[in-house]
Amino acid sequence: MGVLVFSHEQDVDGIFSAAILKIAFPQSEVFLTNYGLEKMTAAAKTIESKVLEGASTIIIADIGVNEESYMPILRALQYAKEKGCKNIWLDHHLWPDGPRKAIEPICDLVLFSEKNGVKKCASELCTEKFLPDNKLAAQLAAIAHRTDFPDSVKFPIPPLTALISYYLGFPNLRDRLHNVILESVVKGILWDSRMQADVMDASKLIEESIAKSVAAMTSREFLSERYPGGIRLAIAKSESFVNRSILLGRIMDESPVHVAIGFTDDGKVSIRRKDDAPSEIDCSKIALEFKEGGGHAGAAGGFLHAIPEKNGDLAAIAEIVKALESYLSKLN
Ligand SMILES: [Mn+2]
Repeated sequence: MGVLVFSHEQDVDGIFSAAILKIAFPQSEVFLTNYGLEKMTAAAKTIESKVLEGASTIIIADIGVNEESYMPILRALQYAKEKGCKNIWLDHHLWPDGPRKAIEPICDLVLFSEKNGVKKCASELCTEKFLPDNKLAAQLAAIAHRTDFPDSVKFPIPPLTALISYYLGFPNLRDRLHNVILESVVKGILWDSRMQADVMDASKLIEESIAKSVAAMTSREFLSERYPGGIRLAIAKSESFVNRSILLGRIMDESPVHVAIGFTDDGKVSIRRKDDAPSEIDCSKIALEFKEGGGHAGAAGGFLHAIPEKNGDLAAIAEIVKALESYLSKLN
């Protein structure tokens, strides 16, 4: 009977998790989705209708939850369990206690958060759980680890990161996440002529967009007794087809900031911390200052209350400055 896979559409770890699950369950149906109430509500609807059609197993990977967005998925998993489905959720984001306790009784939770400096990405959790002896899965997991944790400087990053964001940024290209990337990765093919052709189309657009974002960037410095040297924040607007890790990484490489926050026209926020920032600065905690926020200490995200395309960029910037102020005041 049918296996349903839900994984994170936005990055290499999410797509590779989906690929590893597809290798483990070749007949499975894969849905790529994202964090937040809107996407979780849509995923819940899909679960409910697929359970009616006879789905037997639901596997969710690389998707974090928060207090504001877990209810629809909780109800859908409850319903699935009542209908005899097996539910499994593998994730490596920080889970708040409330959602974890509510979901635990109806779903096998395979959660991992950083312990003694050991980090695992969702692809590693999927491999350990379902394909511990599969060489391709292990290779994909090692690559995903590298892309999820940029501080592991051992291997080069595959160019897929930029391509995933490019496909996601244009509605007419979105199905290439499935048709071009996922289908190739399942076969162990990480780059082909189609991807190269698309990235050649994309790269000028992406470079121009990054240059525009950097030129229009806003900087702020927060002084306090605890940080007499100041905490420096950069805020940059990003177009939706530009990978935020690449944009914010570029900003952190080129300017002496501790925290870089990107936002999009539709109100998504991405938060990154530079390696030399004070170690107690935790992006996943900063994310809690926003709507539906969550993630990791080094990289996190959420949503603005202001919608820049309606309320203007200044409203977005003001909200981000206030959020960091509020976060830092809690540290003091
Ligand atoms: Mn991940």
